[in-house]
Amino acid sequence: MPHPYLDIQPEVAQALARNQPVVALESTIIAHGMPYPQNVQTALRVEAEVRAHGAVPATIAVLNGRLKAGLTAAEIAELGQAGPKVVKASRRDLPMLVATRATGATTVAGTMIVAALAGIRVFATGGLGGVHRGAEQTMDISADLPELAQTPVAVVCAGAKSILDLALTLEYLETHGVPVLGFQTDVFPAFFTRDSGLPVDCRCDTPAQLAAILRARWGLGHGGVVVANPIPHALAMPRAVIDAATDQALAEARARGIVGKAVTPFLLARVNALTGGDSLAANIGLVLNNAALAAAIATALSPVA
Ligand code: PSU
Ligand code: MN
Repeated sequence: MPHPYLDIQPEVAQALARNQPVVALESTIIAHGMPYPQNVQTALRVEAEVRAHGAVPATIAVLNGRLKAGLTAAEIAELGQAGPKVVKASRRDLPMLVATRATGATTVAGTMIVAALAGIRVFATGGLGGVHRGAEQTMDISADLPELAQTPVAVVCAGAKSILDLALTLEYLETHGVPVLGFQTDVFPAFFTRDSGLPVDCRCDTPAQLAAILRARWGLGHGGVVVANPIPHALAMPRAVIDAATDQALAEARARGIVGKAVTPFLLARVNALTGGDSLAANIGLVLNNAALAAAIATALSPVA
């Protein structure tokens, strides 16, 4: 039964009907996570990377109040041009967007919700939201984390940025019963760097091993899974460079009193600006790497591929 708020692009619907591999992609990373025009170029390259690895891409957003599983290149370009003017759409934003026929770029949480409605189980992105540093005072915890507890989608990411408190992020995921799987790694990656110093719950060395755990998770009727895929060695950034930019971005956010949903986009933009083109190249490279792994997992899950 199609959902009354949902439009599935014909190519995506056909692949799902045939049990062929499909990979969901988010759109906050396009509108809020990267500058124009690299955001649009990257989004299109990521779709091509999914295809090159044998799956159909479904970039997800809310357009004029419709939940979209699969965008056209023109729709991706519009979101990228509009950038942060578009609503950043997490779980709580969806009813307002639907009711007022507005447009939003979906976060990890928003994308998981739409993917699950469409029947898509594997989703590739860059970095996960998490527990912010100082959350014991601010209570700033990304809605991505409770979404992972309840919605049955695997999120392939390069870990989470060190703008967050990664130890508390993993504690939260443990409390809420979310498995954190490391692809060819024993440690949780920290987005620009490969090693946060914190362990994952389980190391998997092949897409088939990941798929077996996903099948079991969903066979139990449980929710999401984090698949942590470290940035490729050649693109990893020096930790000191990232730490310095992160500390400065956090200090600026505090001084400017940035709160709520503006925190993450502010920090991302400042870290990008302070580290220049290097971090953008690393960001693009790790998203492509995640797209390839997500396509391989979707293929391993697919009974017909
Ligand atoms: N981290 C990144 N890049 C991103 C995001 C996080 O390295 O683009 C985006 C994702 O869309 C994520 C969202 O779901 O930020 C989390 O925002 P918040 O912390 O407000 O939940
Ligand atoms: Mn937040």
